[in-house]
Amino acid sequence: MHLRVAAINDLSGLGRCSLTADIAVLAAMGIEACPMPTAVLTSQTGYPGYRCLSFADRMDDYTEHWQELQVSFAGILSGYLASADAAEKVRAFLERFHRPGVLYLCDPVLGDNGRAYRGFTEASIEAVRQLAFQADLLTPNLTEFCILTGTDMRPIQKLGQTDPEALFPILEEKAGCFQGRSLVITGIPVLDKNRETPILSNFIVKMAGGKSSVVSSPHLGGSYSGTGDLFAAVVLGALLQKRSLEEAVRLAVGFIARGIGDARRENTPCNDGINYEPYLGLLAPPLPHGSQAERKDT
Ligand code: PXL
Repeated sequence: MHLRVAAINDLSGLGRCSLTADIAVLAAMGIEACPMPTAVLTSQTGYPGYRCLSFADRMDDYTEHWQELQVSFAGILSGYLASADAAEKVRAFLERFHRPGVLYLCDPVLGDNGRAYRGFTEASIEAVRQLAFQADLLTPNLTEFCILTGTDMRPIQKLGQTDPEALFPILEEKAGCFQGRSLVITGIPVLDKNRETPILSNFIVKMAGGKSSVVSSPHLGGSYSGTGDLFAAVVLGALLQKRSLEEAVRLAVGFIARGIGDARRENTPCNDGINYEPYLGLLAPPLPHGSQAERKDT
């Protein structure tokens, strides 16, 4: 079945992130991505000297035109928003397109490694927080989760090294403000159960009901651009293909681990993002029955 997603994100020339990642991943999964740019940048903001053109003033055009055309979406994905204004435009878009049965994934792109990204203000953070309350699913990294919930990140990080099992109930309690939503808190650095090997945990919390769970990935090192965007796009695509949230997270983690492995072997700078392109084929759904490619007589 043809599926269509509204991908609301920035277009960065360098960094293999945002719309570049959304479109590549969703297309590889057999899903149409309809991009609504929030900003156009020469590169993601981790590079020195980037230029950013806000697209917030044009976002209503998309909402209005798509409504005139009576388009509908199976899923909505929002990511990087350069201003409170852009977040307000997403809110207006959701009012018209986030209907029952439409899955809205909010990736609250705000920061990493304990710090907010350049350019974020209290007002823009608050605007993203308001969007998060409307989402069906949120995919914050640990830094973003702490920013959204007003949590001091240092004791959380320390607990991950000393008593990881005690950490998850605390995160679950902090997630309580997101009643009715599911969250995947990504990239939580913890030690394995022998307290020896560092791993990254992705903590799945279902505030709408259901048991929380953890999907772990190897801690390969490096904080690469765009991994959060790739993660969100794979998870949304897999959910629209009716996979469980756990399966969706495992698919995303496996795909990203390959891209990181490749980037590390080639010494790719973290700002350039991971070498995911050769692995997009891993995301391909089975060909539909009766499709051209399946027929032997043509
Ligand atoms: O990948 C997150 C992201 C998206 N878009 C822009 C960014 C970043 C992270 O730095 O700067 C423009």
